[in-house]
Amino acid sequence: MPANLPPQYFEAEKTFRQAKSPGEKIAALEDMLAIMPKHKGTDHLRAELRGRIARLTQQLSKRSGAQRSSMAIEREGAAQVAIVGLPNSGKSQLIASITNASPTIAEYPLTTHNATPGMMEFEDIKIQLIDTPPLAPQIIQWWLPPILRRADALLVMIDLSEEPLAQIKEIMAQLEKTRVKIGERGDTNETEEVVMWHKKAIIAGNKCDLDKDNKNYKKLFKGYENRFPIIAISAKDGTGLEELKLKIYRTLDIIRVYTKTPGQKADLADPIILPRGNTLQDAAASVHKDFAAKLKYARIWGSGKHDGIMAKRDHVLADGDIIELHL
Ligand SMILES: Nc1nc2c(ncn2[C@@H]2O[C@H](COP(=O)(O)OP(=O)(O)OP(=O)(O)O)[C@@H](O)[C@H]2O)c(=O)[nH]1
Ligand SMILES: [Mg+2]
Repeated sequence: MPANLPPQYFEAEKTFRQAKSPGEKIAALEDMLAIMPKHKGTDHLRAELRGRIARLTQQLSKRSGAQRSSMAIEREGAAQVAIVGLPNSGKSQLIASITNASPTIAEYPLTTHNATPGMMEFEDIKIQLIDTPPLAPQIIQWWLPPILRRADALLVMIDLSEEPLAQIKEIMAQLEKTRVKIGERGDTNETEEVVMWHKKAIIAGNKCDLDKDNKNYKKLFKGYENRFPIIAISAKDGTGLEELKLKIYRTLDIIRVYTKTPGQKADLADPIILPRGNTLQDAAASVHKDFAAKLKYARIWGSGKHDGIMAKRDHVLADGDIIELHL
């Protein structure tokens, strides 16, 4: 056992020992992996946990049925955003309106029982959205928390045909049970005893077509504008959906960087996606793991720059930059 494992690790290990199904075990192992500090002393243990997760996943993929279909969602596209909300708020309708997926939409609550991914196009990239079952205490299943924890951001759906503040409080309380908190770390000044996953979030006030004089939207905006990007939409009639896509992209805080080979045109079809603040060296590493070490310099084309200007490895990149790596 490497030293310095936090107490939460042993808590997660206990959950693992008590877990019955392979899926539950995977979720606990992923918790252990996420909690474990990353340094040389834990390399071996982390590799072992990953091995166990891989074997269990394989075991599970041999099985048929719902258990498999509703768990891990393969990441696709530039980022992954899970939609969360109370029953009947329009989560599935939104997925149907802005992605290629077609989940069941119904007038009655508690329609969705699985997590369904769909790809949303935004300019020249695709972002994966995940429809989830409602955050109702009686139906949160073991496989939902890992999906929420793994997502890059959460889209919180509020139903504007009803009082919004009670909804958001309820959603936050349910999320907390899955050890997920939305908003920036340090937003609230509590000291945390258990490990929480902090997620960037955007709030969408849906059904704005039913919100007379924007009464509920105004309430929502006043209450949360300091903490989250907020937008009024109608997933059904399409109001605000283009702006929502842009806000989702901005919330993710990612940039697109295009690569080019000397003497050729840039590859504009397939940008590298990087967190904002990343440098040339990070971009090189994401092209190929050996490139970061080999990188001598790069030339950059982009807004606010001289075309083809030479830059060093610690140069911070901007959205839309074109880079030519010289090794
Ligand atoms: N008027 C109006 N109705 C909407 C809008 N979006 C969704 N609805 C309706 O709200 C109801 C619920 O929509 P769903 O997409 O199934 O809601 P959900 O959040 O996925 O519900 P659960 O899966 O039960 O959590 C359906 O009758 C939709 O047609 C909207 O923007 N305006
Ligand atoms: Mg649904």
